[in-house]
Amino acid sequence: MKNLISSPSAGQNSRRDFFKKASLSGIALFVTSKFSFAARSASAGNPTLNQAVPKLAEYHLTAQSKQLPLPYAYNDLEPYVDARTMEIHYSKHHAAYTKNMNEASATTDYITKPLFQLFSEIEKYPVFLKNNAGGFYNHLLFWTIMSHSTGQEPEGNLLSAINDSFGSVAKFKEGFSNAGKKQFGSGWAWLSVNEQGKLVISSTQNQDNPLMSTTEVKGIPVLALDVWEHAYYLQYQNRRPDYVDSFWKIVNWKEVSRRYDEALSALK
Ligand code: MN3
Repeated sequence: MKNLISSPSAGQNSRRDFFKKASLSGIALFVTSKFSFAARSASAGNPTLNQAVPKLAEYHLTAQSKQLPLPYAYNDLEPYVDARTMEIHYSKHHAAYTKNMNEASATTDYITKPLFQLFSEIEKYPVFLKNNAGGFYNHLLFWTIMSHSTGQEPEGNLLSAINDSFGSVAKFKEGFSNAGKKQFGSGWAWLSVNEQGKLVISSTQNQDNPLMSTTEVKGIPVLALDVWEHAYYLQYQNRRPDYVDSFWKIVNWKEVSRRYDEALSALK
């Protein structure tokens, strides 16, 4: 894990010293731990992951890339996700992130850089690009890991890895569901392969994702769940937990497995 933690700069050391000297009260310790968290989050990318992502098929994506066609019809995920939600989500929300990303990059020097490279040094770019490029990629991934071929379950290498990491598929689903249900406000739940090739569950706010240098839990994402209200509100209103539970009926486990195997070989 040492790659995830940058050496503390002089500034961070003096902040730590200040808080150490200031007080040993619970409040001061809490504040110190928040600063340590900030120091970790600000570390630029992750060398192991940065070497692996160029081997992924999606490395050709840039900030000029376009939406891909949905791999199913708007009404194919019913009754778990309604057609109207899918239509608005794909043709309005995802379309807007894509258009904004394309426009934001059109006159810049990062127009031709791979999206994954931008993510690995995202602190260098405007937040507008982070939000829209994140929105573009996160949805592109999300559409592929759902399917109208309902009732699939994990198999093969991925099944073994889930059992090793979480104890069972049921325990994994509980952990991932909780990440989605407990994410405060808009964001995503993720299953990723980390730099050590291990599966990790996490959540992010806004359109952040585990490939971004500013995200605490980094990895190559293989499964994602959008928990923005626009993803479920028409059908589920405030019942996000019901939406999260329904998601398991439409996961495209074949595609998640493909992404898992691809991530593992990229990390070799
Ligand atoms: Mn969305």
